[in-house]
Amino acid sequence: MSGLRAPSNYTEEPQRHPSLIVNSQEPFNAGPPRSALIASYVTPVDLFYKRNHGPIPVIDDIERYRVSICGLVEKPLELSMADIRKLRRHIVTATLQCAGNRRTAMSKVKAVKGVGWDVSAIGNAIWGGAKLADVLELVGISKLTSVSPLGGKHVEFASVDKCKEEKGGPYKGSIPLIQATNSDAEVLLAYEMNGEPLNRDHGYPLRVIVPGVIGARSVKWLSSINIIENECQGFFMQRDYKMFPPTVNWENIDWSTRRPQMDFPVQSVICSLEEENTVKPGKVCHLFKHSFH
Ligand SMILES: Nc1nc2c(c(=O)[nH]1)N[C@H]1C(S)=C(S)[C@@H](COP(=O)(O)O)O[C@H]1N2
Ligand SMILES: [Mo]
Repeated sequence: MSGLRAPSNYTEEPQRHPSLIVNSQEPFNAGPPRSALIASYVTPVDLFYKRNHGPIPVIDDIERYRVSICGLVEKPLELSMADIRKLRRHIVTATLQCAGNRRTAMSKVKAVKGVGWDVSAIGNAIWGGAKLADVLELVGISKLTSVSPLGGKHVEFASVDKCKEEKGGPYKGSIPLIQATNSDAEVLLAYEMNGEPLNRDHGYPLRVIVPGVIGARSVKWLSSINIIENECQGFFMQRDYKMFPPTVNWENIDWSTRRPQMDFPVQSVICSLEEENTVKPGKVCHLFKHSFH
């Protein structure tokens, strides 16, 4: 038992900032206005996008919280928050982005499924926590193992939240073991965000942060770390967050032909203007001078 409790309804949700633009109330999915995204280099926690697939888990007693490390390990282990905090604390500035970011605009070209997002399912934060590579050393997995980056073992992260996509089961995802054990990849088990303890929306008490990889793999409210032979078979690895050519549609899709998405294509967006702005005649030049200098 991890000490985390997963409510089956939305009566125990945290308070949220009133200026968030809400795409879905239950589960709570929201992001900041464009202007807030570019107002500071580090996105304030309150305005950082929130991407959930079920009700936010609750910790009744932090002393009872445990994360288990199991699967293909010689000595499975359960760690408390005190155990995690004993490991060296690393600070990593990393941008997190949901792979569903900009779905609303994509839908104008061709209908996509999933909750709509404008451009703000992205944020930049300073994460503090233990390196996953250090945690895995505790169960006898040494750093930089020589497995093939294209296949090989995976490290699966599971939570406790009840997601309808997992038929009421918990959210999960995995990354290759070779990335998890590479200290330079800076995969964190984070307990701090922007110098504060993680809040409930962002994964209290402990979440994964996988820099440079789609947000979906940065599992919040971490309950277990499972070393597995192949990539995780959960919904968000096998039936979502995959990229297909335009010829593929919902009738002819063969999910097994593509690997789960990990990194992102490059993209950009102008945030100094909202989707629609009204300008008075004669003011246009001034506005552009202001925006691009
Ligand atoms: N347990 C759990 N972890 C999760 C999710 C979730 O619904 N449940 N959503 C994922 C997705 S799709 C994204 S984009 C990021 C969002 O993190 P944030 O809400 O802190 O911005 O968390 C990921 N981790
Ligand atoms: Mo996401």
